Amino acid sequence: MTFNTFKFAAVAAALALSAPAFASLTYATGQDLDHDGLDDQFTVNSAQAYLVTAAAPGWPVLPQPSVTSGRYISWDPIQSGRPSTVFRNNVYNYSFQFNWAGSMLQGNADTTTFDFRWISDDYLTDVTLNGTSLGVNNIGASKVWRISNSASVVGELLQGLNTINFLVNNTGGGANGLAADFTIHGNAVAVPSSDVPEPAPLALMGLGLAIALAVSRKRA
Ligand SMILES: [Ca+2]
Ligand SMILES: [Ca+2]
Repeated sequence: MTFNTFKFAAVAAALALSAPAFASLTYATGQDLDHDGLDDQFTVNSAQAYLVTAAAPGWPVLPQPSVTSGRYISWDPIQSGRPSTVFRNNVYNYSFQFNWAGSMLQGNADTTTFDFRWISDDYLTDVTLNGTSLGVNNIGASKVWRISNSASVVGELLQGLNTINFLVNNTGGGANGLAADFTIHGNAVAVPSSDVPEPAPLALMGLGLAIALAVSRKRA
């Protein structure tokens, strides 16, 4: 693809995102379409998240569609054989970013709902949206790998890039991991966390499209 055709595709895609599509975004941890052993979207403490290849004792085998379609991710792919004396009370920040195109499903601009299902080691202490708590946790669960879910959680979104953080406290030390799936209801689009787009005014986007079309016609 030449630079100009790439530019045209990018501009066309950006314009398409501005149309009301009312499509929900669902993501499950452990997606690895490029087979590099790293989650394609999540980071952990600002580093890319590994798919866990060696789970700790007691962790349910995943994925289980009735529990979560996510797979375990963590800061290290090996989460077995680690003593509980290490990494105790370390908080791991599992982060996911997505673009919001601005649908209004509930009648209020930028208000939408989220559905979460997850398993964590140890406790999920909070889920935040752009730094604001969504009140989702499983603090005090009888088992650290307890199956948890929370539906119809209301959140206020920003136009453009948004960040969801899953905060997992490794209260018992040793292994740490998160497996989750979640749905963002509305016109949301996932973007790679390493490819944060700059917001573009509509006029500039239109100008870019006009230039791309002109170049395309000239070469035709
Ligand atoms: Ca990957
Ligand atoms: Ca642990």
